Amino acid sequence: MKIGITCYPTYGGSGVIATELGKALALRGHQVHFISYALPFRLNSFVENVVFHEVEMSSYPLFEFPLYTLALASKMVEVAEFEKLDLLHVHYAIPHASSAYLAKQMLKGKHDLKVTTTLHGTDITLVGLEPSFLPLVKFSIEQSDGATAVSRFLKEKTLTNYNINKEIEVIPNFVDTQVYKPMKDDCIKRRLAAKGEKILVHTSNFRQVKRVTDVIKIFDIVQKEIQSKLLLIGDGPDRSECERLTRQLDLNDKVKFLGKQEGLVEILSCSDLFVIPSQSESFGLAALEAMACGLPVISSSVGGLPELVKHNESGFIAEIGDVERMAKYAIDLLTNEKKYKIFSKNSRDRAVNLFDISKVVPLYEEHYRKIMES
Ligand code: GMT
Repeated sequence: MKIGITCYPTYGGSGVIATELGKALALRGHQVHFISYALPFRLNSFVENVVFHEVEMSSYPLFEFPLYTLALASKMVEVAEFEKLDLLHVHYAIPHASSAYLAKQMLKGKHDLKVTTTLHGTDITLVGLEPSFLPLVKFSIEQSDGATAVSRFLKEKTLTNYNINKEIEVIPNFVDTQVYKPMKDDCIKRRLAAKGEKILVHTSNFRQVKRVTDVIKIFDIVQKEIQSKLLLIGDGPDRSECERLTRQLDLNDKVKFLGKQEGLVEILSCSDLFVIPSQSESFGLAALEAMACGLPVISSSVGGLPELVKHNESGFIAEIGDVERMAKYAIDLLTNEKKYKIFSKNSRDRAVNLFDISKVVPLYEEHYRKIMES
């Protein structure tokens, strides 16, 4: 098939899933055309059957705001016509699904371009619920030929919040468990923590919904009982507040802010526990990547997290904001070697058996086939 993919190209789970999906589809013989304003950051080496089309933005004094939605729709039409695309797969409803609707209408009568939209989370749970956006998001999803959501939670949320009468297929996030795998590297571990110290880790975009300050509060309780370090990976609006809290709790020597990192697998692999106490999380790709590396997860009970983390098997789940309970769970696991090993194996097995790339990409292919036949 000839497939167009539009996503946010910068750091973020939806861009990661869209890019890894496109690369995997290309390896399976499909022709994949990425359409976005910049090269997706995971598209960092040559892949046969993959082409990138940049959406150029022109500026004119009259246009006080960039007209990206329209420029994207124009580029989608151009690529669909020239490359004879069968299908356009847009990731994140706003504004991608709206641009795709426009492109489809512009091609009507000339080219039957099918459109499918994958809902990732904040497009539905935060941004899309903005009163002014709600009708547009509802309309754009309903007008797509197909729609997928990354968890059962997100599907239900979309159907009820938007009163949508449309089939939404659940296709979860995935990870390449051949790449994300345990590879205990003592060299890196020794550089990050002293001998015998445990390592707790968190990766995110440091937005408010991630509650990174809770990660620090949990760690503060844990480090009083267990010699440990906390690694915070990523960057974003809440980082300064997190650094301030770290100083206030006198944890400067124990909490390391590593910023954005390319070598995530190495860092995850030498860590012991992943912490994700989010306020809202439609799936939790970062937790899945950690599980694939053999890390048990301590998480909040929101959104799609309980579909990923099995309580008392591959980690522990607690109410949002209950930092004492999350810390208690962390201490329980880190002080019980036998239990830890079982949880670590369960995490890896769950990632391999349910969420490996080889299991999930065919679900998207099947979804495309259904749309093409509709
Ligand atoms: O907020 C983020 O973490 C980024 C966001 C995105 O769209 O890039 O992530 C969302 O999509 C990911 C991929 O499907 C999911 O794994 C994340 O759970 C989801 N984030 C939230 O729901 C907050």
